[in-house]
Amino acid sequence: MLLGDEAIAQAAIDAGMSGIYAYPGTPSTEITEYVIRSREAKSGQIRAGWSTNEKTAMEAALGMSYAGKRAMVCMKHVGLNVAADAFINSAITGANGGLIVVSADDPSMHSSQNEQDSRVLGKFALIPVLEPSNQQEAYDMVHYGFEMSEKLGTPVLMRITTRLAHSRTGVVRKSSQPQNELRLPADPRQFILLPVNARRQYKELLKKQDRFESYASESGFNVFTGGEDKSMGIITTGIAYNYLLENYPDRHIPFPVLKISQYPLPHDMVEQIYNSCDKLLILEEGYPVVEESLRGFLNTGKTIHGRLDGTVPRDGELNPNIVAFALGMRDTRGKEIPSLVVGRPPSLCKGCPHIYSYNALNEALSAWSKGRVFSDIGCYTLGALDPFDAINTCVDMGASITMAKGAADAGLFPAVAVIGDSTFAHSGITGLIDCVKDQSQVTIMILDNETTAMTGGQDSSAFGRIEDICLGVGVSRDHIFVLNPSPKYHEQNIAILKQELTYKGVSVIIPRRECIQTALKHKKETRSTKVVQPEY
Ligand SMILES: Cc1ncc(C[n+]2csc(CCOP(=O)(O)OP(=O)(O)O)c2C)c(N)n1
Ligand code: SF4
Repeated sequence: MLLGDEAIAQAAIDAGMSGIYAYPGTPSTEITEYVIRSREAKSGQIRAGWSTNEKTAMEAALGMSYAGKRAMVCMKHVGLNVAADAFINSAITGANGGLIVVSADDPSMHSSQNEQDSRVLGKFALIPVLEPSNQQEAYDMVHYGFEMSEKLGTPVLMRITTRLAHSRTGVVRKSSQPQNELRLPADPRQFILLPVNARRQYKELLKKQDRFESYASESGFNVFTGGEDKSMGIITTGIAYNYLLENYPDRHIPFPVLKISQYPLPHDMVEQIYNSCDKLLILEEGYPVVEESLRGFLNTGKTIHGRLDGTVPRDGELNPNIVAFALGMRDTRGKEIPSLVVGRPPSLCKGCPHIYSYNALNEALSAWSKGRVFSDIGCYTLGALDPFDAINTCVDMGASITMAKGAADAGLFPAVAVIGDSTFAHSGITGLIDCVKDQSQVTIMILDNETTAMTGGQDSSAFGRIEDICLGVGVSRDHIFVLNPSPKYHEQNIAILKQELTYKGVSVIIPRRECIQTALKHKKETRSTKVVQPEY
């Protein structure tokens, strides 16, 4: 009984993967966690662990593929933006050992900043995209994806969405395969993207598109099923196929159906359903990718229903009930939630160190007008809510330091950045270098709870090294302070913050106390949970 994420992880182990690289992000995190916990990883046969960010993960996986071994890289959808430079260029270098990039999308934004659809980036990179409709298919597709990647010399993108990642079902495993031997690329120039090589390889990539499409026609993951009622044909993508099936408990769908789980879209199959039905309904999780390509710019062909004409809501994830509405069936929702049940907004845990950082910051800033705190993504983003109301922005990982810098450049003083330790390592360090280079007038709080708490407590790459990193990139030793975010040190912490808020240069304040959730977990472990005394 495996989660979709676990099915992908188990398949990668069974398919002879040599290494997995990832940065945590819901709903992708459990893939790497599963491999880290596996016997194969613990015995050192598989390299498994967290990278500093998605770009470093993508590049390390590409390096393993260069060396002829099978590699997987996992991230949430917005992580693919961070990895995009390496990801798009890996389409041009191509793969040597099998390379699968898993991007987990989060339609309805259960725990994300946007609901972008990774299929668009797969198309942008011009590589094959796999989109499983259930956990078994996810498992099978990893085996298939590695093979296709090696046969066609291309990275393969696997796009999953939240419900598939986080729901569980029985999965039948295949027998295990040995790992590849070390084998460098036959063409020594394959991975050198000098323009002269890149131009040649880009043409190769364009030539491969027809083969990618014939694979999509022939793999068996895309299936056309004829139905007796030709008044409408239905095209589903990924998990939407499950939602369609749920509306037909006897599994008999009267309409012709084209199930798409592999891209590029196979023209022959799409033509077949288009020509055999009066109109089409497109059910896809995420953006109207298939719908837009079928309508074309002028939309002069057959009637096509989907997200663009409002038959299906334009945003948010699908579910069986939305599909039932689109099919003109009855409402299949259960009872309304009674008004007695009230929403519970998320909040910081009782005793969380971030609480005391915000209490001190709010008090230190009370002499100034509001609107000066640029924050980032992590548990501490909850500082936006009552009772703290302490932060004014949260855009993307790392944006706190750089946005504070931009606002300071515009004349906002004091300007404060609030960033977590993992986010600082992920993409805050480069922003700090910019601040040091320009001697920007910013106060940067690196909330060091010694873990990546928001995604479940993974190791943070900067663990134990934050002051050294700040010193190393040029922050003055006199303006780096480590505080203890707890009630006992409240007044001292306010005093330091007030002092540094008036400093006209780069100041770094590091409130350090372990997240209470990981501290509980680590209680019996040997890892140090030292409490650092304030150093003034
Ligand atoms: C590009 C990107 N990758 C991953 C995530 C998922 N994510 C959200 S916050 C976070 C890190 C939080 O760790 P930290 O900055 O240490 O703050 P904490 O939660 O520990 O307070 C991660 C990995 C994301 N939102 N965006
Ligand atoms: S998980 Fe840790 S960092 Fe997040 S709110 Fe709870 S105590 Fe704070």
